[in-house]
Amino acid sequence: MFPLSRRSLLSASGSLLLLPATARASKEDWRALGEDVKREMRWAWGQYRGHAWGKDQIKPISGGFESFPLKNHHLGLSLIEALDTLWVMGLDDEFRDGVDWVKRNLDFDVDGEVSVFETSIRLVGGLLSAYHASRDPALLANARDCADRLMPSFAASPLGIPHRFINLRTGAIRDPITNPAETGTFIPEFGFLSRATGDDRYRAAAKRAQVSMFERRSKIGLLADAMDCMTGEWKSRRASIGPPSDSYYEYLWDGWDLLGDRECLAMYRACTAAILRHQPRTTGGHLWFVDVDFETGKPINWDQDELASFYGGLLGQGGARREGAAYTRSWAAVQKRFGILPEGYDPATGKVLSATNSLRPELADAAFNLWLIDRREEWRIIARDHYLAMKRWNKARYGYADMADVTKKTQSDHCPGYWWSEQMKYYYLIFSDTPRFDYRRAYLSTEGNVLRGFRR
Ligand code: DMJ
Repeated sequence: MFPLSRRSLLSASGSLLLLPATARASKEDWRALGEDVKREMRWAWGQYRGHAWGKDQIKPISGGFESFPLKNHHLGLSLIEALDTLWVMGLDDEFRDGVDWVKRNLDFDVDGEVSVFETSIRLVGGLLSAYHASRDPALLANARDCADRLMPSFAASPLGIPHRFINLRTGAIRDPITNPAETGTFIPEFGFLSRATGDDRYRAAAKRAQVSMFERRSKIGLLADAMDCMTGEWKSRRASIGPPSDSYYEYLWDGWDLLGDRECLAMYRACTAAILRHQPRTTGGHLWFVDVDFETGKPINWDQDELASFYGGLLGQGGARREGAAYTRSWAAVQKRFGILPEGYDPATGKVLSATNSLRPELADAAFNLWLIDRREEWRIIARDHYLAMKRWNKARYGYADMADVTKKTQSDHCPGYWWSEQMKYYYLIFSDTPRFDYRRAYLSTEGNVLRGFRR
């Protein structure tokens, strides 16, 4: 459905030319590691199948379950997030079983409130990537139904920027104080939906929200991280590449990558130029991006959020390979020190600011994206270390569990839905070299959902 973009062609041919011979040589049996990832996925799916089938999230220590994004109602979140990962791994029986569950049970007509952003990246995105894998029209119909229930949140604002929460049945909206990520993380899913259904309303709504926020950037080109979606008034002064801004920048690039939207490319370049001008700092030979005042560029603090570690991959994709590689190496050094990244870290003092890690995929995401560009061994090694640490410390009786404290390696009884969609897929793809995936032209969303590049 999506033609190979000029950008994909350029980056694919460029990366082959840049590939040093040594980058291909390896002592590691990568395919065997890929098989190991697949075994773990099959095992975890079996646990979910046996103990939490159709529930949103399994509790991996107790074997219980919990709902998300609705309170007290399950939509099969983990199952939907897992579908395209199962497919690309060739776990076809499990994939079919999951799709059958969706066809028999999934119903978004629920009187309950969800996060517009989370529901789009996880449920709309998960259904669309499963549709991309199988071409089963029922999955597309489910994705459309879900997106239709989110659309009133865009329409309610004169700027087209969604409120953060919406009731799936009534369309009642809540919380106009939003942020870049929850404003601008829609265009790949909604653009895919528009192409697949011939109805451009989804893409247009996603794009308008991105543009409305971009137009309110400061004179030095930075966005703050809180805005009233009804007035466009900023409610914060902090510019950050971490949450809740992170995927806004990702989806400017992705609007270009997946949909070929040149305006998205121009917005991506303008934002990135401002970030690269005002936010980089170096300490101990490592590159970091600090939070700054969005109008003056004055540093606010050195606090680093693990979720920002995806950004090295995005910089690489956008052409800033040197900075992307350097930033990813900074996080890889922290991974070496702790085994698993703490979610909050101060590189100026070396102190842990938050010792939790909610099974975060971001460093594996960056390593995978950088590896797609230049195939250097070092990115695979970062992903391998990420995977082996997870196997060693996060594995629990009924699945994989969050870390309560990475310094003590204690677990907590939670497995987020994105675990099924993100790192298990990144590990498998970077190690396995599977023929089901077109490594030169694939597109993965912020949630790891493949919306272009599956090969059947
Ligand atoms: C995922 O849901 C997405 O990657 C999102 O953009 C932010 N991070 C979480 C996982 O940590």
